[in-house]
Amino acid sequence: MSFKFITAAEAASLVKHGHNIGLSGFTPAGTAKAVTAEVAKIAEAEHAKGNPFQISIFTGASTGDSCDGVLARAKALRYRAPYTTNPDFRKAVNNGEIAYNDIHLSQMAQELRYGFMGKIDYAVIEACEVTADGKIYLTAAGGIAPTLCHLAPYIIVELNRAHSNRMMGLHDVYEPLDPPYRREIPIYKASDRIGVPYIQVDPKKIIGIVETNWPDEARDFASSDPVTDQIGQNVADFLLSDMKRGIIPSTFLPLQSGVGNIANAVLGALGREQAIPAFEMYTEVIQNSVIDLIRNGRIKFGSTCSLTVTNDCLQGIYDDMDFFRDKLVLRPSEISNNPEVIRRLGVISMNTAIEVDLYGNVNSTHISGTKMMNGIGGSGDFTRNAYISIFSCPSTAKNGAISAIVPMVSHEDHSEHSVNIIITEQGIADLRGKSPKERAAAIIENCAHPDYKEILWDYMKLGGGKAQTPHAIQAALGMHAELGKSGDMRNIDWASYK
Ligand code: 0RQ
Repeated sequence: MSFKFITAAEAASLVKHGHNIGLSGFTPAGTAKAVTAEVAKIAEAEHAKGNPFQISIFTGASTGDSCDGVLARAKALRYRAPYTTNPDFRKAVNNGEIAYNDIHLSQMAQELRYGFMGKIDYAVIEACEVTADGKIYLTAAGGIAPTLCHLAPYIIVELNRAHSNRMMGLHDVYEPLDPPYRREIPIYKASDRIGVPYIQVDPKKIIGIVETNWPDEARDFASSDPVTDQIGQNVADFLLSDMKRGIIPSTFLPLQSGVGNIANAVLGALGREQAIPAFEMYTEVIQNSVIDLIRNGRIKFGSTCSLTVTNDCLQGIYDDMDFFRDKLVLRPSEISNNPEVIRRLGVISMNTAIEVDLYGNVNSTHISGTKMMNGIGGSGDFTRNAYISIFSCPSTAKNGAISAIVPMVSHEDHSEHSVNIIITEQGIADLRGKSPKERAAAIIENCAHPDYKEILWDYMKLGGGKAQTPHAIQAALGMHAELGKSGDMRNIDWASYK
């Protein structure tokens, strides 16, 4: 079958107010870009005429500015799921302008199939190649593209020449059946392949191909600083000591790592720690640091949903594809983040917290309990099912005015029942096998900043200490209230709560 080539503006003109649009990609990597950028222009023109124009966007994870940024600024988003990192989008969400559904990334594809979020009108899929018989070869991410192609009545392919078709073969596309027919997902080691390297669609569903040359919009991260370096070293020290104690097998276990500066610092430290054997990643996002470690042999294999790397780094992978081909696999998010597989492989998860409470409950998403930061991402998929779940963060934020260790988290994403290890630049709190009161002592002594240790011990005294999980309920969010009042949690006066 020969396909119709259309412009991004022609494709965007098919999108109407109220439509649900599904996009390929996971983070800015592999996200379709050209059509949404044109939809934003249509929205602005319709708004100028006084007409309503808002759509819903479903993706694998976050996107780049050409989706969440332009659409948020154009006030063209009614609904969005499941994760974003865009500052303009964040502002709009926290102004109450967008209905944002922040769900575990592993669940996005199946919740679309189950019909929880309505029908999809168009799937817009970025590809490096498409064949006449309907084989779509994805670019830098798996995301929810297989499910979108399966559910959407119409598919628009963005054939992006900024990606090399040397990407062909790196993906392993596999979509599980839905209950009651689902079977085990037969991945027994990080490098197992269980599917095919393309998405097979009925070619008649492809209503247009938009040719683009639009590089991925992944951002580079700020270089590490002494605090993130220390956190990275503490994580490496912790893993090494668990290996020496025989808790982690000497062959090591696959690692998952979140995104950002701390994740980079952790991987940097693990790469330097030669006593830790070369290891594998079973993760959702691979950043530049992982590619460097694959090149120098410290990482043997990377299973991921996306290559969220800078464009230079991506070009380097394309140039050296003969080297990388047997060291990387890209999976749909439903598989990269699958609880069954994570539990089976014994993945060690490493994610970042905004704040942690005295008992090990973790807030990864909300500032002061109400303002969305980014979203839970895959952190819950991995934490709940990990062999060992680690959360790290600096012990303070905003020049010490905020303690990351608080009496009670202002929003909870990961509960004390799933969180094993807390690591700050101050040290390591091992919560495994401990009661709530023992956990509180470990967290205050090992992880809190010295400015806050006494404040937190005084809070514990306020709670009386006799209960299973002691709290002075009237004061539990007192440090957050103090931040709102004076701008500095250190000014808390517990006497006013007695
Ligand atoms: O603010 O940007 O104004 O300086 O939050 O914090 O320390 O720069 O750390 O960039 O790694 O982000 C949890 C948000 C951390 C991220 C979070 C302020 C701080 C700063 C950012 P500024 P840092 P990071 C992978 C898996 C989601 C879940 C996850 C995240 C800004 O890691 O989104 O891990 N995780 N998903 O000053 C007020 C506090 C604060 C605070 C930090 N307690 N109160 N502000 N900040 N702590 C992703 C995927 O699944 C794809």
